[in-house]
Amino acid sequence: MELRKLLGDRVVERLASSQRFAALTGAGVSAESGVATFRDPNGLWAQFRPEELASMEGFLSNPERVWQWYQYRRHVIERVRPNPAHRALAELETLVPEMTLITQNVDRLHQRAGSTRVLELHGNLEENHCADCGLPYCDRISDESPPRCPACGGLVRPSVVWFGEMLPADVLQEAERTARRAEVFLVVGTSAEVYPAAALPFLAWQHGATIIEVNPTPTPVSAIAHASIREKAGSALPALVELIAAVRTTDGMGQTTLRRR
Ligand code: BV8
Ligand code: ZN
Repeated sequence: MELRKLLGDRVVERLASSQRFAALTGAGVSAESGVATFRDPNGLWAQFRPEELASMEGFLSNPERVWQWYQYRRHVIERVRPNPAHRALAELETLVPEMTLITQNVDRLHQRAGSTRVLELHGNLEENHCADCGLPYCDRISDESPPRCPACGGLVRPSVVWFGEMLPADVLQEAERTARRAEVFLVVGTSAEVYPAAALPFLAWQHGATIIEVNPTPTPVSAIAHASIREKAGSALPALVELIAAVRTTDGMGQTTLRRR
């Protein structure tokens, strides 16, 4: 079905006239770059339980295994490139007055695609720090086992947020503020199972945002979505951003008006 028809006039009107856009992305937005998701049938969690690998308990009980898993993921990320979904979200920044990207992903593909306003809820795969004293670790690392902190001898860990760990308070606060203020809130490639990230679309909805979901399969967000695009992000997002560009014409006063066909 044609995108404009699928979205409906009300949603298209909102895309044409809104000033404040936001997006929450998950592993699905990087899937077409060749990065495995977590909960899809062949996803990362298919072979392991999340708590075993993405938790402090899992790390302390088997530091080498967890370290090697993250080294494997880092090497995957080194070899992949942003896909058209990442690029479309970066382009959206140039089309609307305010665009904030809130991501659960740790692969930094949004930044590599050119997005400049990115809130990383779950940290990133590029950095490491000492699990004991928190000192950032920027020295050489091996694939086999975690290095030791030069200051206190503690184990060095990836700077991602594990299960049972608080999200960076300033980032979460900014993400919640963004969700409350958003007029259009895209939810792209996330199973919306992990909290507190998954609460953000509901917060935006409670504050009157138009929710557009991009995911081949339904999620808990589908119940509140004003439109659900059941397609892969790599094709759906370029089409959505193209539509936004087409319907937003700004007259001399910078006012956006809905351009009739
Ligand atoms: C917290 C680490 C407060 C980095 C991740 C018991 C004890 C403690 C906490 C809890 C508990 N029970 C519940 C909780 C809360 C817990 C939680 O929510 N658990 C869930 C599973 C029930 N949350 C936490 O622990 C959070 N912290 O609550 O702190 C606290 C503190 C102490 C004590 C109590 C509370 C921390 C959450 C962060 C965890 N870290 N990762 C890393 O290794 O990557 S979570 C992990 O899941 C990833 O970060 C990932 O980003 C995140 C969400 O997954 P998705 O991104 O959605 O990916 P998924 O595979 O699930 O879905 C992909 C989707 O894409 C699918 O819908 C698919 O259809 C779609 N898709 C596929 N292909 C495409 C596509 N879409 C579009 N296009 C495509 N081509
Ligand atoms: Zn230390």
